[in-house]
Amino acid sequence: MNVRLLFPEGFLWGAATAAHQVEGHNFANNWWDWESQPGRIRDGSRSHPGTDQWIRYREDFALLHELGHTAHRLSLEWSRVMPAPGVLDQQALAHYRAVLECLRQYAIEPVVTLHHFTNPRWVEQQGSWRVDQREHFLRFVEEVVRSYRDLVRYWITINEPAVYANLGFVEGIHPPGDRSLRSGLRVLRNLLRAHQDAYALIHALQPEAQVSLAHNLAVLTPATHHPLDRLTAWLHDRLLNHAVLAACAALHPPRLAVGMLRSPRQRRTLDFIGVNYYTRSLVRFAPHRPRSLFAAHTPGTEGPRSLFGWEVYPRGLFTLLCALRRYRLPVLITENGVAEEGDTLRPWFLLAHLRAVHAAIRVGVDVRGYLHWTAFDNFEWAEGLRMRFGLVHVDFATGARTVKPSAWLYARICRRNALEPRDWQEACRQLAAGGASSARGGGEQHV
Ligand code: IFM
Repeated sequence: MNVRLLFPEGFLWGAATAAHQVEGHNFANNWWDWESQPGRIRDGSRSHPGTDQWIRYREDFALLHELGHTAHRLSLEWSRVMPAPGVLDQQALAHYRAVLECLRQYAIEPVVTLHHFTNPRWVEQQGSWRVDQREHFLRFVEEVVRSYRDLVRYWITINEPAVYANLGFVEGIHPPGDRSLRSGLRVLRNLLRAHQDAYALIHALQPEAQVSLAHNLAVLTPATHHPLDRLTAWLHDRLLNHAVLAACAALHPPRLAVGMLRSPRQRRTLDFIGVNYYTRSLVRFAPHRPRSLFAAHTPGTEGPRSLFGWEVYPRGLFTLLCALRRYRLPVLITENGVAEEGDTLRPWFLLAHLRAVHAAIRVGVDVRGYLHWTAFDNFEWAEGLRMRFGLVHVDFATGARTVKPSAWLYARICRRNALEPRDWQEACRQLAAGGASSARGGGEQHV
């Protein structure tokens, strides 16, 4: 890259997090109970104290400010605000007000997620999202929107509804550990209904709010040229990437998706599209896997692999962003990141994905901002603390923060609102030094 790539004025630059992954001290939700069961977390670690941001948020936000961030995605922990049905914890509400005010003091725009994988224990005991939780969820949404509408403009109702439904109810590797396609589809339908109602409620309380989902998109490439692999990949792209968006953007969702989700009312319930993008999968027709919708997904093999085994495939972000033009909505990249032990792949990862975002903007995709996953190393769900996605290293024994080289590189980009050729040279040097491009993994991919 030998030219300067300038981003639109007002482009949001920052990082994304989720409460249970960074706060620590979360003892009243389904994840704390899940972590307590032996064998559930691959490295045996726990979310508490973890990154300990419940206590350290002031120093953390000061650092993000120093690193040039102008936006920050975080989630509000439902189980803290509502420890029992209909009960509000005023201290938790006051704490989150202080958190949001702190971001504002640093001129960092908060992007607030209302559901990011965790449920209060009492919701889980009532059957989780297999049952309609709208009454409780909307009560929570109403309370927090009333409380913080003076501080928050961007709301994400639900993070990755399809991933949540799949990992917890079909694959069974997240709580509650169900392994049933029927259960997963019911959960997805309930989440989409909750999103639609939350969208209407937020707008009733705050007409100028910008509301969306954070939707996981993956490039799905047929593993071979066989017509069945090609058909399966195409169908999975329709179902996993587009059915949810089409339903919420009031376009016609694919017929099959309407049938499976019994996708309800056709109302436009997105003001922008929140995109979480990580990787590409190769898709193979798998006749004996009805629970996986007759497909096997494995990581792509062209690019370097992250510690997770996911292929790094920046070009895919361009392709997917271009495919979103059909919805005629602005886009916010709500997550994009890479897990690795050191920090050799991340600088190149950042640059290559930002170049893809810039290319998409140039061909007319209205991308409003980029939120890297993630700011601080944190608790990566079933993988535990081992899977480090942070721009800032956290020593989980002492809580010490150390800024990684990628964070300084990203800081320069955020401040200039542009990528420069020397950024690229620096990133390539780091990549070569780490030999990351030759890293290869294997195995099944969870989508
Ligand atoms: O850490 C998760 C996040 O909670 C949801 N999206 C994917 C990230 C990386 O796996």
